[in-house]
Amino acid sequence: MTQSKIALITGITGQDGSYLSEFLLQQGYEVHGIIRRTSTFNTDRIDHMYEDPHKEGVRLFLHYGDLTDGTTLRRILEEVKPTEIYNLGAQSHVRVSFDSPEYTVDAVGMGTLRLLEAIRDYQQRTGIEVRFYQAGSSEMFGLVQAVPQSETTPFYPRSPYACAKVYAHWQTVNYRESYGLFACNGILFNHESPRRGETFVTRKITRAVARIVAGKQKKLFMGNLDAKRDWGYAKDYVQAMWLMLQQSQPDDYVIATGETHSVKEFLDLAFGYVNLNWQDYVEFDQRYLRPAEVDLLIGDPTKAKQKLGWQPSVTFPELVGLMVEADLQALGVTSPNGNGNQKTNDFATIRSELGSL
Ligand code: NDP
Ligand code: GDR
Repeated sequence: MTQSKIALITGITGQDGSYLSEFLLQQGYEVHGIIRRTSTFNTDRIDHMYEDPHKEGVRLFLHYGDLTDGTTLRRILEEVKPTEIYNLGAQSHVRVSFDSPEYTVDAVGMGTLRLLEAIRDYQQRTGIEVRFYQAGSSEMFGLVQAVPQSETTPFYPRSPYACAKVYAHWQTVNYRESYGLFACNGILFNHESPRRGETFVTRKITRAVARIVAGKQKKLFMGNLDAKRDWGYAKDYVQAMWLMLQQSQPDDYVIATGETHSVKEFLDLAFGYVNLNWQDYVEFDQRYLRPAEVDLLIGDPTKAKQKLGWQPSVTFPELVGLMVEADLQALGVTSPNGNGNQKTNDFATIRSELGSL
């Protein structure tokens, strides 16, 4: 990889943005990220990579901006002159998108359009190709039309978030076909990690397990436990984003494990990891229900496997184990599972993954 590769990432402070930055820096890229001004620091996930920009050889740079602010996006594009743009920025919580639909659609839908327009103008004026990755979502499949879901399965979005992602998906296709942009949609199924936001179901559970073991929490209030998701490991998934932009032709790809599990199964493994029964701790609270639910997601990653050579490296029990383990470690609690649990049968993998978080 040559030093001249320059990546611009929206959403760099998020789960995926942080793993993608690490990966691109390892590949020799200069990495620029767009961050939002906040009243307290929210750069925890990238602090370990960040260095004083005055130092020589620094390759990670941050810029203030927002997907709702097209002028700034254009200015950053002119300044950074990226060769690749990864559009990961989003109000990404499905339940919250029902509370804040206009903002969600502005950031997710219009934000993508603003970026695409900025790239179109920049590319036409300079003749420099900018490759574009759009963070699409399995939520676009929504109400089940067919399983497993592939690149040809029709969309049926069930939330303001998902509707906005469908809009962004088709604009990305449209700019590829209308203006010849090298623009790719990744249709990524749920992917998790110890860096997952605390209000998404997996991290909410693993964090609660650790807090219960540490004596800091007694109950866990949750919504629909029958929902099924295809859960993978975020670190694997950011590599797929990069692979899409390294192909000779732009295209759209489903990224998934091909397995589905219910929230109950996740609870089983997470509480089982510390030898507890989730039924003793979990209570229902309707505030965690959505006005419309997505019941079943299971992806077919065949195209990504064949064309990108991509495949997931972490199994479902390993994923649950490494997330619980990380939350236990964060609280300074020793795992009651030192010799490996029957249900999370590869403790060595969990340990080695934690070493590289
Ligand atoms: P996170 O919620 O962890 O991160 C979202 C990022 O977007 C944060 O950096 C956030 O900044 C930033 N952001 C939010 N609003 C704006 C805005 N208006 N302008 C600019 N940046 C903004 O998401 P993930 O890392 O999990 O997901 C990355 C992307 O992939 C998202 O687009 C998400 O919708 C999509 N996706 C995620 C999947 C998953 O399972 N994780 C699956 C499929 C798609 P701040 O830190 O300031 O809030
Ligand atoms: P999702 O993730 O909506 O799939 O979107 P989330 O973890 O929020 O929900 C998964 C499923 O769990 C059910 N659930 C609960 N969810 C939350 N958050 N809190 C609860 O207490 C709870 N109880 C049950 C939900 O109803 C749902 O069925 C994620 C996000 O990362 C999106 O940005 C991304 O596009 C999709 O994954 C793919």
